[in-house]
Amino acid sequence: MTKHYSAANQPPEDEGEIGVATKVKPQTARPPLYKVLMLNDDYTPMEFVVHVLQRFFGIDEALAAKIMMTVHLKGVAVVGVFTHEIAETKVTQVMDYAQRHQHPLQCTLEKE
Ligand code: TYC
Repeated sequence: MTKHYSAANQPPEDEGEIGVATKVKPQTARPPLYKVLMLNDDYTPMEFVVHVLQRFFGIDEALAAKIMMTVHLKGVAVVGVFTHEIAETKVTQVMDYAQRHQHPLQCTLEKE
C-alpha cells in the first residue's frame, strides 16, 4: 500500500525505508550583486564628484570627500554594491547628470 503524506501528515524522519538519502537545502536565494565604480579623470571638479556621491548614493559629505580622494589618487573606487537593476539605474543617473553638466565623469558597474 502506498503511503500518502499531506502538509499536516509528514512522513517519519527515518523509519527504515529504503531509498537514496537526500537533504533538502533551505533555499534563501540571494540575487547577484554588482559594484558601482567611480572612475578618475583630469577634468571633473572635485566638488562635483562629492556632490554626485551625496545626491545619488546618499553618502554624507565627509565620506563622499574621502571616496572622491580615493578615486582621484588611485583611479577608481567602489561607491556601492547593489542588485543589477539598481546598479544600472545609479550608473545611468550619474552619467546623465555628468553629461548635463558637461563633465566627463565616468561611472560603471562590475559583477561582484
Ligand atoms: N581628478 C579630478 C580633478 O583633479 C577629480 C576627480 C575625482 C574626478 C574623482 C573624477 O571620479 C573622480 N579635478
